[in-house]
This record gives sequence, C-alpha cells and structure tokens, in this order.
Amino acid sequence: MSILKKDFLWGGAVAAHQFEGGWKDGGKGISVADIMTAGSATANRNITDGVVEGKNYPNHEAIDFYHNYKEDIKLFAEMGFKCFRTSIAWTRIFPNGDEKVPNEEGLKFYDELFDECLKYNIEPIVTLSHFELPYYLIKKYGGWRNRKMIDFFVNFADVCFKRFENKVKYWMTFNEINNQTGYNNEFCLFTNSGIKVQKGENAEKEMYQAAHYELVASAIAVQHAHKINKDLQIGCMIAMVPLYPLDSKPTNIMMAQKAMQKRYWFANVHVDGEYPTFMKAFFAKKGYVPDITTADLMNLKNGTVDYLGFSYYMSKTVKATTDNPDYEYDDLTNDVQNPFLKASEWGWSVDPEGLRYGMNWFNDRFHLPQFIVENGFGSRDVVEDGKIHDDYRIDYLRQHIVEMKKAVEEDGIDLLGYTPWSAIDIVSAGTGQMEKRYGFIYVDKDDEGKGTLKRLRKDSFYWYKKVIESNGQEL
Ligand code: P53
Repeated sequence: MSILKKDFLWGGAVAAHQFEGGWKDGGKGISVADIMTAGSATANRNITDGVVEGKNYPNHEAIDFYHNYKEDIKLFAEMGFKCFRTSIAWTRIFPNGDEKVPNEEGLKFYDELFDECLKYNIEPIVTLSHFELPYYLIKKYGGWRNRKMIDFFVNFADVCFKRFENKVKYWMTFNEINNQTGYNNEFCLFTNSGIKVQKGENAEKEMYQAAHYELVASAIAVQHAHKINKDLQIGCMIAMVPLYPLDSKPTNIMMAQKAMQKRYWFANVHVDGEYPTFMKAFFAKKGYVPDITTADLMNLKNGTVDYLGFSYYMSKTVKATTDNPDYEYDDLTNDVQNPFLKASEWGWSVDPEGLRYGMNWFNDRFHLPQFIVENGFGSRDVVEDGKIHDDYRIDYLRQHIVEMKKAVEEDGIDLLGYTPWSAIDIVSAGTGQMEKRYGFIYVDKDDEGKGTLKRLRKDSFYWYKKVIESNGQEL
C-alpha cells in the first residue's frame, strides 16, 4: 500500500507569464514579465522602461500555450496528471490593474482552460499573483509601495474566486512572497512587488513595506474567498530554501537561525495572523516604522491561510562575519558554498534531504497541511533522434520524492500533493532562458527565440507517468 493518500495530487506546475505567450491577445495588458529581456546563466535579465523595439522579450511568445492549450493539456492527461498548477495572468483579467470591470475575454480563456483540464479529471490549482503584475500599476502607483494595491489585488482575487469557485478549489495568493528577501538582486523586488529601488533608498526597508501590504491583501482575499464559498482552500506560497550553518561554530549556527527568520517570517504572518516577536524587535532596532494600521492587524488575524504551499529547489549555506554582531543576514556576504553538495550549471545546489528538512521545519512551526507546488531541476537537454534522455532530471526528482515520502511516513506530515516544476519546458523566470529546461515535455525553442515550438516527450515523461500510476511506489 502506498503511504501517500489515495487522492494525492500528483501534477505539474507552471506560471502564466512563463508559458502562455499571447502577450497582447484577448485584450491582455503589459505585465512586469513583458518588459524583462533575456539573460543567461551569468548575465541578469534587464528590466526596460516599457517594451523597447528590437529587444528580445522571451515571455511575449513563451511556448505559445495560449494557442496550443488543448494539445498541451492532452499531454498532461497522458502523463496521468491529477492536477495542474498554473497562475491567472492578472493583465488578462485587468489589463491595467485598476479597472473596476474585468476583461471578459480574459476570464473566458481561463474558463476554457480549466474546462479542458476538468474534461480529463485534472484539477486546476491556481496562483493569483505569480511575478506578473500589471506594468501600468507600477507606472501609475509605484507598485506595492502603494497601499492602493491592496484594493486592486483584492478586486482581482474576488473576480477570480467568484468566476471559478466551481472549477478551482485550491488557490495561492502570492507566489514565493519571500523571494524578495533577495532584494540585492533587482529581479527579486521587481518581480514580487514591482519595485525598482532608487539611489539613496534602502531596499530592505522598501521590501518590508511592500510585503506588509501584500500580506494584508492576501489576508483580505482569504476572508473573501471563505465568504464566497466555504469550500475554497487558500494557501500561501513560500520559497523554501533552507539556510544551513556552515559548521557547528556557534556564531554560524546563530547566523543560520537569524537568516531563516529573515527569510520565513512571511509564513508566520500568513499562518499565525500576526508578526512574530523577532520581527517587531527587528523593526524597533532598525527604526523602521512601516505603515501598519490596527485594521491591518485585524485583517491579518482574520485571514490566515488554509494550507502551506511552497517551492523547493535547493538549500543554501551561511557563515557569520565578525563585523556583524547583530547577525543581520545579507546573502551577498553570508552565503557560502556547501562543501557537501554539487550544484547545477546555474549554481543551484542539489540537496534532496533539504526537502525533508524544510518540510519538518515548516511542520514544527505551522501545523498545516502542506503542498509542494514546485520542485525540479533546470538543465540543458539534448535531442537525439527525437528522444531526450534526461536521466539527470529523473534522478533529481526520484531522490526528492524519496525524501518527500519519508516526510509523510516517518515524520507524519500531512501532504496534499506534489507538482514538479515544470509540466512542460517554459521560459526561466530568473534568466529568461528557454534552455534552462525543467519540463517533462521538450519544446523546440532556443534562447534566441528560434524553433518550431514542437513538443516532444522526454524520458522523464514516461517515468513520471509510472510514478503517478503507482501513487509514488514505482520510482
Ligand atoms: P528559474 C529563485 C529561487 C527559488 C525559486 O526558477 C525561484 C527563484 C527565482 O528565480 O523561482 C521559482 O526559472 C518561481 C518560478 C521559477 C522557478 O522557481 O529562475 O516560482 O517562477 O521559474 C525556477 O530557473
């Protein structure tokens, strides 16, 4: 007998901006992803001021799922997906973001997409905000620097809950809300919150304010969802990248603990409905006085999440420095190589045990059902005679599923499902590349945007099909 529940949600994940394409179709507005150029393993993506003629914006066409969704969903069904995680592109529903009335054509697209999934008994799992804010909201309101964003987001969420309440049960509010703790890299604050830090500004301080507004918006959305339909399950979505101490030196242990607090307090607020004491103490010490009202605090308390969704790709390792007696974690100075782990071409460590560690870390604190909504290995693939022998991807996923099962069986964690990243090859969020591939299905397109867009089943496609069929027993 499998140790996973009978209705365990096996599936795959993607995000709208990374695979839909059709960036101007159906009345869609411009999102943050539409103004980000292609980067590489070593060069960051550029964030341009609007869409600039002649530049390569990989998300504009992506893999053109918008015009191919029936064929792609058919392939997901062939793998036996029980669920499919995607996001609703905010700019399809509200092209500018501050409209009162939604764009019917955008809603219709998701109706058809979800119906197509349901036709095969594939349950859609939906993220509301996955790195795809309307660009207009940034130009006009400054993105999540502005409290007004709460209303715009809640309106968007309400429209989606009402329209899709009978098609979608599991929702998540903000994808990887804690990724913006990586604010030293402009990508992080921009994709999460639409903020470009100006000279003289303190990125960390801006981050705390934006995150607060998002947490309040999330909490209000949770309350509304439950009013609209009490069966809706609304989760948070946290990027779980455990931060280990380099060794047993007490200062390194302390640094790792403070680093974990800095990266995961978001989950405390989502789950407990209040700021943890260490955050209040930190704000006081730094003299940060974010705009937090009494009404906000009530909303946080009344809008706690139903489950904990998270991504897991890698762990990181940290070391204290002597000039930092307060242990204020800074990824640029404190992150070090883990001598025990190998990393991918993109420098992402491979650490299957870290998944079980992260699940336990969450479970010790938050006592909520968990959902692994991303996990995967970005790698180049080689096509030989129409075949892709991606045993490195199979190895990665197999090792992680083994640890996931231990977390369920040996640690007793309540796990709803597993949706590896990604169902199909898509544009990488961090680098804008096509050739940092994660999919079970190969898409013929390269980093320059050339290719036929033809879909091919990788070896991992057939392997994952068996994993699902056997409910995780045949690995
Ligand atoms: P890409 C950083 C660390 C962990 C997860 O990432 C991250 C990031 C951002 O790069 O993002 C998530 O495509 C995100 C997805 C993304 C996926 O991980 O940069 O939720 O949108 O595609 C993989 O290799």
